[in-house]
Amino acid sequence: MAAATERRDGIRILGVWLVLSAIFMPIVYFVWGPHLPPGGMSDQAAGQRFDNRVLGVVATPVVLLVCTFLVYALLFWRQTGEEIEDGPYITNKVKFSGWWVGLTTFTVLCLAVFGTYELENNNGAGTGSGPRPIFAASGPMLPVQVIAQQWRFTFRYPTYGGMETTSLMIPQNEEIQFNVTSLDVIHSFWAYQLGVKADANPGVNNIAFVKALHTGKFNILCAELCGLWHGAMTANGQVMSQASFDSWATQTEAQEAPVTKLLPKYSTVYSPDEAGAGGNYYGSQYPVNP
Ligand SMILES: [Cu+2]
Repeated sequence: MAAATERRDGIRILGVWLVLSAIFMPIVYFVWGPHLPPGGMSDQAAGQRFDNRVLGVVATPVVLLVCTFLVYALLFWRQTGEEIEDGPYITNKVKFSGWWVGLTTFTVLCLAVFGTYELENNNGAGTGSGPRPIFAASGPMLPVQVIAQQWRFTFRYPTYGGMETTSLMIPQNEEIQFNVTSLDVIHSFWAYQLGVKADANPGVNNIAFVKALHTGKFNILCAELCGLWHGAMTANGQVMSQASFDSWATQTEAQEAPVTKLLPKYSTVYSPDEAGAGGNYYGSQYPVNP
């Protein structure tokens, strides 16, 4: 291909790409962005949505360059006539290769810095960060233990006498510290609308933070294939106003007291055998693996 033609094609592709990017980047951020998952129910969810918007904007010119090149190639470099054979090898494009490697490396490194900042800025961004999280929330917070087992979640409130519930109730505008663990196999505690996802491993206390910004219901799913009824391992959650939460919690603590006293003492992890649960702690209606 003659150098002049090559240059003309390059300028055309670059021009179309720049115009399309200038149009679509704001559309992705401002029009599509507010609808990206997981929504804005908690500060972690809102932070993840912001990250998705930024990543969407960064990915847009990449996608557009590929599409522009493809369409241009189909329109103008189409093989005509009988013969179909490979074109000449492209060699000695040192300058182009340098720009390509340099720009992509720069983009990836910027995203790594951005991602690390977002993790730090958002108390781990809703991830389970192990028993000693590096990016931890500070100040007063409500501890809630998430106990996973085949195939259900239970939630334990150590500051309310160690009571246990089957639905997850949390107050609005208060920092929550989830202590996630498992009694048997590996599960994953995923509160979708809260933007929280933390592995539930037996013998491990996996900590995740969240602050709910709005009241309302949210869904909890197990996000780690954990056996026959994994798909049915779901629970309900609700963010309540501070006052409703306080009255719910004190009332439930009193109501559950006769059952709570039969539970093993609150601990960051549990061994079902030692606690005498034998894998059948929640009643014989739940099948256990042999
Ligand atoms: Cu599970």
